[in-house]
Amino acid sequence: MVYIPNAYSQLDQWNSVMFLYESALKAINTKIEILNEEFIHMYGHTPIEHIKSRVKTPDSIVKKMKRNGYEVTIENMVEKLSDIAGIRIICQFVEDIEKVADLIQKRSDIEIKSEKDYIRHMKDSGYRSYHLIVYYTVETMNGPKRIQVEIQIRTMAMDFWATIEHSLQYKYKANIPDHIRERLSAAAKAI
Ligand code: 0O2
Repeated sequence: MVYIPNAYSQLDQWNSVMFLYESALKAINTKIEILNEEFIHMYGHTPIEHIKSRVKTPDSIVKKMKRNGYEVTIENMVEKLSDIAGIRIICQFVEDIEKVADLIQKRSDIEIKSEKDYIRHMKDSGYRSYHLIVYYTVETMNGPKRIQVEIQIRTMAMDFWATIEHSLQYKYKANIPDHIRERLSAAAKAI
């Protein structure tokens, strides 16, 4: 067997970092589920339709790093990319987005780094969503580790639109024809 010390240590480092992102996602996921249950307990209804979470794939991480002109290293990835761990909270109604965002912002166990309100300020593409970049501290055997997580909050209709538009970006290699752009824009306004 060929022993490659450097490659081994990099793989080890990668697995350790990914473990932290996975752990942060699990913890925040549980907190959001509990928040939803508390909402039902207090008001008899739930603002959250469902929650999805994912860790960005290695391929997607490398593409984003290169697109943004960063040297592809694990250190750079942790420092520069804020959406390696992502949670998407899907609400039924637009009003619920603000309620959920507000409740997350008030928590003492989640630190807000930044927010982007594409609900009030729709992107030119028609994209709508509320984004929070947060820090969550994972307690490990080697002490606390502060991890960035992106939380996207949007309605079912906004999520459907974003999924279709994302697929079209791939289909047309980021050059969506004008007539389809117009239809996407009309659909975004209708939503
Ligand atoms: P992917 O493949 O979904 O992960 P940043 O993430 O901060 O470096 P940016 O563009 O300044 O980049 O942040 P922004 O605008 O908050 O976008 C973050 C994520 O929101 C994107 O991640 C997309 O998931 C989503 N998003 C933003 N704009 C659009 C849009 O016009 N259409 C769709 N479908 N999704 C959008 P990534 O890494 O770009 O993409």
